[in-house]
Amino acid sequence: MTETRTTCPYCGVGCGVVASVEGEKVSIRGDETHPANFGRLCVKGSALGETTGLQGRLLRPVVDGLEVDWPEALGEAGKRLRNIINEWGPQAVAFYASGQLLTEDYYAANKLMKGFIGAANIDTNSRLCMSSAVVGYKRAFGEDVVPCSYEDVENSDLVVLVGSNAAWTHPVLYQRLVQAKHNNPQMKVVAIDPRKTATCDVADLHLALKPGSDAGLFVGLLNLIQGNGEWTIPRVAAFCDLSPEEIGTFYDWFVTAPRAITLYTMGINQSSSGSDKCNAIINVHLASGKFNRPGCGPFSLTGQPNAMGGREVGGLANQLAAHMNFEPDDLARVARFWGSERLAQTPGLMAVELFDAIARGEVKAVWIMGTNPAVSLPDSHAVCQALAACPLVIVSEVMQETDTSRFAHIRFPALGWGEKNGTVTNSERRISRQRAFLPAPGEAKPDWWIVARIAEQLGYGKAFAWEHPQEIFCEHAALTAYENNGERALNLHELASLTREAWDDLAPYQWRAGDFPQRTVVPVEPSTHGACVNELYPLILNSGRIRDQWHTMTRTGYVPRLMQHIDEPFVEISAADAARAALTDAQLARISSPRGVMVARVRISPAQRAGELFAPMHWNAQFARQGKVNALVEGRVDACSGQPESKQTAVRIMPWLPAWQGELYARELPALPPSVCWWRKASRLTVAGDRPLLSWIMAYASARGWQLQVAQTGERSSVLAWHLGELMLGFWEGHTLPALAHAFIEEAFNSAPVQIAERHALLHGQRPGEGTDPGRIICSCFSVGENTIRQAIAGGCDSASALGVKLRCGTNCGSCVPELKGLLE
Ligand SMILES: Nc1nc2c(c(=O)[nH]1)N[C@H]1C(S)=C(S)[C@@H](COP(=O)(O)OP(=O)(O)OC[C@H]3O[C@@H](n4cnc5c(=O)[nH]c(N)nc54)[C@H](O)[C@@H]3O)O[C@H]1N2
Ligand SMILES: Nc1nc2c(c(=O)[nH]1)N[C@H]1C(S)=C(S)[C@@H](COP(=O)(O)OP(=O)(O)OC[C@H]3O[C@@H](n4cnc5c(=O)[nH]c(N)nc54)[C@H](O)[C@@H]3O)O[C@H]1N2
Ligand code: SF4
Ligand SMILES: [Mo]
Repeated sequence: MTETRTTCPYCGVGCGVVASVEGEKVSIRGDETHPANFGRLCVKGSALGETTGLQGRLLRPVVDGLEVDWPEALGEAGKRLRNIINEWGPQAVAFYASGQLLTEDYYAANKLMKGFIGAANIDTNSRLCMSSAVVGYKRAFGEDVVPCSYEDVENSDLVVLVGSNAAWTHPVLYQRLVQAKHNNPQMKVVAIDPRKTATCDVADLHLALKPGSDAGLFVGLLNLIQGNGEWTIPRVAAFCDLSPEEIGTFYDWFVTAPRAITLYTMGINQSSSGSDKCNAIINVHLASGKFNRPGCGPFSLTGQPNAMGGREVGGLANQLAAHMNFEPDDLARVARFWGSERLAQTPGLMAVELFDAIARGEVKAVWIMGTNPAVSLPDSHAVCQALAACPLVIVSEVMQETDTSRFAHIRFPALGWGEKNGTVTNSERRISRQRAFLPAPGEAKPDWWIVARIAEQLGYGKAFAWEHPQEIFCEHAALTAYENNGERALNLHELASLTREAWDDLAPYQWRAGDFPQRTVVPVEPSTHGACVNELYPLILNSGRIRDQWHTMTRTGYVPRLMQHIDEPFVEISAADAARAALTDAQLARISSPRGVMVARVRISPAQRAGELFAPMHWNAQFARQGKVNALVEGRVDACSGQPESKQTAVRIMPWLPAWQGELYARELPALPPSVCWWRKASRLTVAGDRPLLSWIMAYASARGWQLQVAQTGERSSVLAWHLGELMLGFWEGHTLPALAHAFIEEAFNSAPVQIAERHALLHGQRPGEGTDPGRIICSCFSVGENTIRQAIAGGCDSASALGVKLRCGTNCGSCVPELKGLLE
C-alpha cells in the first residue's frame, strides 16, 4: 500500500487528503498535518475514493467523432487553428478555461493565448464566480489580495456570513467555525441570506433580506460608522425588507465587536452590482479599523479548488499575468520575460460577451478546458446555439459525454484528479500540491502538456519546451518576482528556484498579503438586481448548490453515496406562493422565464421567503430532461466585473400534471422513447409523460428474451423482467408517482437470487413483511435515512448528539447536523 499526500479537488477550502491505493481500491482520509483542515473532510472529500474509477472517462483523442492518436489530433487541431488565425486574425480565437485547472495548466494556457497567439481572449468560469470579488479588492487595495486567513475566522468575535451557504459549500471551514464558537461562547455569528439555509444553524442572527439588497445593509452600516445619516436604519429596513430591530442588532454587534470578519461568496458576487457589494463590505472593515489584524477583515471565499491560482497567473481576459495589468510598464515587462513579440495589448472578451461573439460569428474557434459552459453559463440555450454554430470547438475533458462536449469537433482526453500533478491555491492564499497517485489511464495527458503541444503546432515550441510541471511552476514564480521591487504583493521568489525534488515535496505554503498601503473606501450607491418582475413573471428565482453535488455532476453524479441526499432537480417555494400557484408538495412543476423552461419537484419550505424560489444549479442533460436552471437565467452582468447575475431571474411557476409517472430500475438503463417528456437519473430513472410506458418497457424486455412478470391493480401497473433467475429490470407506473421501497428494490438488484416469496412484494414495489424503509438518506457518511432517524426520535433521542450515539449519523463530517436538528424540531 502506498500513501500520497495531495489536495481535495473540490471547494476552495483546499483540504489536504491522504490517498492510499491498494490494488483497485483507493481510500481517502484527511491530512492531519494540512493547515486548511487538520484532518477533517466533508462528505464530498470523504467520497473521493469512489470517483477515481474509469466509468465514462474520455481516454483517447477524438476528431470529428472518430478516435485518433495524439499526433493526428494535435496536427488537426493545429492546422484548423492556424487556418482560422491566418484568415481572421488572432482575435477570432478564444480559450475558455477553469478554476479547476492546476496553476501550471493555467499558466501555460494564459501564456499561449496572450503571449503568443496574441489576443487576450482567455476567460474562465471564474468569471461566473470570483470576478466581482477581484474588482472589489483591486479597487480597494490596488491589487487582488485577500487580506484574511482561516485562523481569523476562528479568532474573531463576530463572524458575518453574507450570501454564503458555507455549511454545504465550504463545509470544513464551517466546521472550524462551529468548533470555534463552541470553544468561545462569546463569539457571535450573523448569516445574511434570503433563504434560511443549513448555515443559519450556527447563526445567532439570520437576516433574511430581500434578494440583491445587501449593498443597502452595508452602506447603512458604513454611514453609522462614519456618523453620516444618509442611509438611516429605517431607510435600510425598507430597502432590505428587514425590521429596524434586526438591523440595529447587527449594526450594534458589528460596531462593538473588538474583532469582526465578513465571509462572502456567491450571494454577493453573482449580481449585476456584485463589485459594488464587495466594496460595500470592504468599506465597513476599512472604516471601522476591523482590518489587517487578527480576526478581522473582508474575506471573499473562493469556490473552486484553484480559483485563486487562476487569479495568481492572471487567467482572466482583463488581467495580464501574475497580478499585472494591461498597462505600458506591465506589458513591456511580461513581453520581455516571455520573449514574446506578439503579446496581446488590450483586454479580451469576458465569458458572457465571449459566447455572444461566438454566436455572432466573430470568434470562430474556442478551446474549452475543464469547464462545462453549456450548463453553467446563463442563457444556456443561446450558449448551445453559439457552440453549435462555431466552426471549431475544441474540448479538453476527463469525461466522454458532457453537455458541452456534444458540440466538440476535437476532444482531448485530460488527466483527472489523482492522475495529474501540480499545484493549487486555496481561499487563504495557500499553495498546496495535488500529487498523482494513480497511473495515467488510456492516452489521457496533463492539460499543460496538451497546451504546450498545440503551441508547438503553432510554431511557438521554444517558449513551451517544458518537460515537467515543476519547470512551469518555477517559471510562474519567477514571473511574479520579475522586476517586482515590492510593487506587487504577489511575489513567489522563494519558490522560483525549487528543484524538482523540493517542488515534489513542497509543503503547503501561504504567501504574505503585505501591508495594504492603499486602502480606498469606494463610494457605493446601493441597487438591488436587474430582474424584471411583472405580472407574467412574478417570482424571483435564486439558484445555488446542494451539499453532496459538485457543479455539473460530471464526477459526483455517478457516486451512489452522493446521490442519496438529494437526487433530483427541485424547486423550493414558500407555502403562500405554492397555494397561489395551486402547487402541492412533491409534485412536478414547470418554471419558466423569457429564456427557457425547467421542470422540478416542488418542495414547500418555510426557509423560503414569499415571492422567491430556489433551484439547484447542478442538473443537466446527462442527469435529467429539462433540469437545467441556466436555461432560465438571463445573461445580465455586472458592468465592472462581467459577472452574471445568476442569483436573480424573474420567472413564473405552474403545476405540471403529466398523465403518467413511473420509476424504472434496470441493470442497463435504456434510451427512452420521445413520449417521455421528463426524466431524471439517479440509481433509477424517474419518468413522466403523456402516455403510459408499460407496453414499451414490455416490448423492450421481451425483445431481449427476458421473462416478464406483470401486475395491474387499478391505475397502477408494474413489470419485472428476469433472465436466468436474475432481475434485469423493474418498472412501476401510475397517474401519480408510485411510492416504492427503494432500498429493497436496490437490494434485489444487487443481492443473490430473489426468493420466490419476495417476488410478489417486489412486483408491488414493497418490502415483504414488516421491514421498514430507511427513507431519504440524511447522513451520507453512514447512510442513515429520515425514517430511521424519526423512529429514533420517537424512541427518545432528543438531540443531534443522542442520534449520533444511537445511529452514528452526523458523527463523521457533521454536514447533516443542521438537518438532524430540523427533524428534532
Ligand atoms: N457542495 C458543493 N460545494 C461547493 C460547490 C459545489 O458545486 N457543491 N461549488 C464551489 C464553488 S465553485 C463555489 S463558487 C462556492 C459557492 O458557495 P456559496 O456561495 O456558499 O453557494 P451558493 O449556493 O451558490 O450561494 C450561496 C447563497 O447565496 C444566497 N443568495 C442568493 N441571493 C442572495 C442575495 O441577494 N443576498 C445574499 N446575501 N445571499 C443571496 C443563496 O440563497 C445561497 O444560499 O461553493 C463551492 N463549494
Ligand atoms: N445559475 C447558476 N449558474 C452558475 C452558478 C450558480 O450559482 N447558479 N455558479 C457558477 C459558478 S460559481 C461556477 S464556478 C460555475 C461552475 O461550472 P462549470 O465549471 O461548468 O462546472 P464543472 O462541472 O465543475 O465543470 C468542470 C468540467 O471539467 C471537467 N474536468 C474535471 N477535471 C478536469 C481536468 O483535470 N482537466 C480537464 N480538462 N477537465 C476536467 C469536468 O468533467 C467538467 O465537465 O458555474 C457557474 N454557474
Ligand atoms: S471542505 Fe472542500 S476541500 Fe475540504 S474536503 Fe470538503 S470539498 Fe474538499
Ligand atoms: Mo464558483
